[in-house]
Amino acid sequence: MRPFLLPSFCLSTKPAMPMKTCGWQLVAAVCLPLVAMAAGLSPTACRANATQRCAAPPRANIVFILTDDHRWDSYGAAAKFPLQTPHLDSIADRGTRFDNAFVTLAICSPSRAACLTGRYGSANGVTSFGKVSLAKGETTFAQVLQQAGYATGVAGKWHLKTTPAECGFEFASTCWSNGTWYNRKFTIDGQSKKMAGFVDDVAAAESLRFMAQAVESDRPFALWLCTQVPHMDGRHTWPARQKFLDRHPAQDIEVPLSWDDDLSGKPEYLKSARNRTRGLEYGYDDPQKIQAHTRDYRASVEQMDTAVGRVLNALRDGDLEQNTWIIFMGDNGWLLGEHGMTSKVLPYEESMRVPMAICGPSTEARVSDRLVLNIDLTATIYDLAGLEIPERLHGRSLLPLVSGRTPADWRTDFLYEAPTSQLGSQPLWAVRSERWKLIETRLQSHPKQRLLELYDLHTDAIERKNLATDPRHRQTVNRLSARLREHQKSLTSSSYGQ
Ligand SMILES: [Ca+2]
Repeated sequence: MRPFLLPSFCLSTKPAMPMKTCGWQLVAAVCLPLVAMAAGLSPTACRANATQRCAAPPRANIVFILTDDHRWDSYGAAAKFPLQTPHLDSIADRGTRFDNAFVTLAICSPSRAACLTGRYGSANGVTSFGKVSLAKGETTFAQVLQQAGYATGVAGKWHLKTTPAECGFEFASTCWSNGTWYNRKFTIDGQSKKMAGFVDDVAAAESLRFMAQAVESDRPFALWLCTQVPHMDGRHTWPARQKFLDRHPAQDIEVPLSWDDDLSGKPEYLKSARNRTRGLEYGYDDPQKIQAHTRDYRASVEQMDTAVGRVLNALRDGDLEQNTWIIFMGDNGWLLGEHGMTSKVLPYEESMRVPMAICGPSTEARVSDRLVLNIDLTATIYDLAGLEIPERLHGRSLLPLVSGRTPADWRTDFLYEAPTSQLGSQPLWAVRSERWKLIETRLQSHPKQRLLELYDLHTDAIERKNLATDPRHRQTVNRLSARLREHQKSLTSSSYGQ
């Protein structure tokens, strides 16, 4: 399954590559001398020469694009409404689109820690957001790839106390947490700089600079491109440019079916939880306010997509695409008026479900409905790099699914955990199967009391009717409660640092 292709510069007969972007010029400046090395050789001769020069097949490059607060349904390939994201779509079009992808905790720092380590937050030490550190002894994919000879780089948002360098990134051009979308302060090569323009364009340009350096060093590269958008800016707005806003007339936008949910049957605390009260502050008891926010959000996704496109175009134009795997995922979703709520953390679909797609050399277009997780991407990256997948990882490689083979023992449910209060949530855990979702909340004030929610996603996809107290579903509640305990026990039995 590993794509051991000769680098295109060994095989290309094209005299030069187009200079489409400023960033590309950096890549081209590095690549052209390499092309010149093959000048004067026929493709056949070049292949023979390459066989000698490249005795060991080169390892594939890896580009991992992590978008921020990006709902699963909000890119063109998956959307059921008009949304122009041609660049993110191109990943799905060339590879596998995962329609049932989830995060193990829907908030920035924990999701990033889970991606880095391939392990649940209760194991890797990050279950809250902000200046939190990975637990001692945790290992990141960047550390492992760096040790394996990869050039490792991160560009864009960073939201862990553990630094990029400590996580194994030799190249880091990052902005901290959330803030303004324009003229944002970045830390680049250790220096603080205010960078003109759109924050994700800066991250894209820095990605190109990293790739150019990696090509120059003749090493495979692993890039983690973390966009800031469509996360709200520091003022809690989505200040997309007008041309993107104009594509989405607010009055044409559908309002979520559950926008007027009175939360009856759900845990009482939710009525005063931040997700709900902030939603009311945004005016979510008025459908027009939800439409306006949804317009802003979708316009922001499109603006972010153009930035991502700068990186994808550079890969294509530089003939690097032939030896590069591209992974795309959102770090968590976002409630846009569902249940009258905003934000994330809560284990409702719009919050915990994310967009995901993977493509690589020779992959075929397909759609997978299997349950896949953010922690699977770490194992997938190990697999792509030809490295052994450590047993301590909680996820598993997605490459069999990408190649159209579903292992017989693929998961049929998974654990979601938010064990500490985050953005007004209460400690909660959930089991999400292909059909059912059981949520167990334990209020900080009454930790021994279990508040249960059960939703039948086949008949109630909008999670409006809590069936947990319905005697007809007692067996389902008991079965999923037992699964929850099994998952929790499994996590606590895994030890650090193995
Ligand atoms: Ca996020």
